[in-house]
Amino acid sequence: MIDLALLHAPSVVDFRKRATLWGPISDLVPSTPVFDMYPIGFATLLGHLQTLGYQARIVNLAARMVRSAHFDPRLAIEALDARAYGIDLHWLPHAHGALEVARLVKESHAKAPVILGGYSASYFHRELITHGCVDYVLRGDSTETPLACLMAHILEGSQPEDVPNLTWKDRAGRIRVNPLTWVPETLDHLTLDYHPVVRSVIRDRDLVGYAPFSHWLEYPIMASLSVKGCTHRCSICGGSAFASRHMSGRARPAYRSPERLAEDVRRLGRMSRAPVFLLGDLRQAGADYARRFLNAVQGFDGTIIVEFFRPVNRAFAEALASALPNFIAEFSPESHDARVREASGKIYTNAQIEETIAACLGVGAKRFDLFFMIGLSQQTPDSALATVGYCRSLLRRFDDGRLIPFTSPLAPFLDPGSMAYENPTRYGYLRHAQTLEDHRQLLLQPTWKHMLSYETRWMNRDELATVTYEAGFRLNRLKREMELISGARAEETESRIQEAQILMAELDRLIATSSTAEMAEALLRLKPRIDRANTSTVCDKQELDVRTGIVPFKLVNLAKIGLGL
Ligand code: B12
Ligand code: SF4
Repeated sequence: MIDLALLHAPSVVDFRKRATLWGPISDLVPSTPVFDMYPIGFATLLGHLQTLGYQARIVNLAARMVRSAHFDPRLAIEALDARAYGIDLHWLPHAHGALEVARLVKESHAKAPVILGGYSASYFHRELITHGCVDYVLRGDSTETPLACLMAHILEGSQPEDVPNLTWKDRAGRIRVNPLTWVPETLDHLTLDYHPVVRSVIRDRDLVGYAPFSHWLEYPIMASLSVKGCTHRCSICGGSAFASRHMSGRARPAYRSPERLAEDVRRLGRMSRAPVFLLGDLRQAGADYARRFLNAVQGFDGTIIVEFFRPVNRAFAEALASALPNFIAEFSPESHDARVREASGKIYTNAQIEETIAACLGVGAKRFDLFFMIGLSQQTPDSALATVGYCRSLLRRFDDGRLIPFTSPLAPFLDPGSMAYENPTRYGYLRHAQTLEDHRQLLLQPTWKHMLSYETRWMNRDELATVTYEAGFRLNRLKREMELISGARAEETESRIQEAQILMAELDRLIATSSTAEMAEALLRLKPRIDRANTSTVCDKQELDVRTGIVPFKLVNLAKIGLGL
């Protein structure tokens, strides 16, 4: 028997039986629309518990379900034998799946406690703990130490009065909310090298169960975490300085020291040829932090993806390129329209956006991914579509194929804890969901448009969907015209967008005219068409993938880690 099994659920547990037009909700992340990626924290929780001598493992139920139609999560859970089960409810789109998996655990292992954690669990902890299938909720953005403390209580059979950040039910069934006092000031106590995961994969002989997301085995990507929390206050972000303070009790970000971060990157480079995604803007902790990191990582020649939360100047781009010659840049100005951008909390000019692109491409960035969003405060349909016009002007100027613009909707939900969520009127949002249960119900709607938890003063749900498809359509044609994608790929995306629009109209008509039973029957009839239209709706996900060569992993080094050498 192991001590803890960490389980990752799909967003909706019976997604394979349902006909849901998921639309573009996951177009810009490596996951499928059921968000089969688990939080990076699973690796640090596993590492921390193993260091203390606990036996733990990860099972990515979502990835296994995506990869095999025959994989039965109920049977897989039944086959597990653990003293406790942990489930992430980090991203709110897991509101349905996480609770259903908790129920399945209780059906097979009635006596084993179920622990939930993550941003959304932290936000909705009081509601979550009222569910019979949830025994504990660990709040905050750093739960390694509190979880170890809770595990000690579970193994001893004692009451977890002293476990920081814990919401729980005592033996009399009373709800207890322990203070949120575990808020580490740095990330240096964490093991971020994935060695425990590699060893566990070998021990449990279950590569797919540990895969961070379903198509990771074909397109692996590794992540290094520089920071928890953020210095910025973007209005729609549930991880902003504002949200972190309220949800995780965090007054300032916690950083990984620059030298350790560089060592994390190098270790990942020794394990695989996959690109390393460096999470967090290196300049957040100040110029000195960035300088120390770049010194320490100097000469790393693997592909590394760096993100910028604000514009970059030529001097920083040069320093970056000299330390990391194979860097890819990611930048999310959200809109080309200064008024909209400012309302979302990003205060800089279009000239600065262009300087950033010019600086990075000028010093040899391998690629520059530029992200825009639909569903923002102050954003009208015309403004959202004009963003594509702006992309045209950028692509004319930066025309060597390295600049790749993307657009996607803010979907399916407004982030809980964000300024826009907490104060919707001020930002022009109309919220359709208040409780966790409201969000859970939204996930069962037949289309992503009906799932949206918000509308704005400038666009209702219908407009948000129409404008998203139209912007996707125009951007796809633009990419074809500028030869960023092949004709065949552009045609495929275009026909998927058109089919999705037809299906949306058909489903709208059915919702307006059918009874529940008729609707269920019609949905099943449409399922094959809906499933075909579901991946890569407004752009081809593969545009984000980084090719790694035939053998992405360094097998000898992995074997050494597995053997503890
Ligand atoms: C990095 C990041 C990503 C990476 C994820 C990398 C990864 N595998 O974790 C990428 C780019 C892939 C991503 C994708 C998405 N993201 Co994101 N992401 C972030 C970002 C910038 C940092 C997150 C972070 O610091 N994580 C580190 C810390 C906080 O978490 P952690 O170590 O993984 O986990 C700890 C705790 O959360 C907790 N915990 C987590 N799970 C569990 C489980 C148990 C049992 C326990 C006990 C504890 C526990 O303990 C862990 C260890 O200390 C935040 C913004 C921010 N500044 O916070 C947004 C953020 C978390 N993302 C968000 C969203 C909405 C998404 C998407 C749904 C967007 C979309 N529609 O595509 C997808 C979902 C992806 C999926 N599951 O498939 C929202 C979440 C709002 C909400 N509450 O739902 C945020 C807040 C802001 C935003 N809008 O981007 N994201
Ligand atoms: S969107 Fe990015 S920069 Fe803005 S608050 Fe969130 S994590 Fe920070």
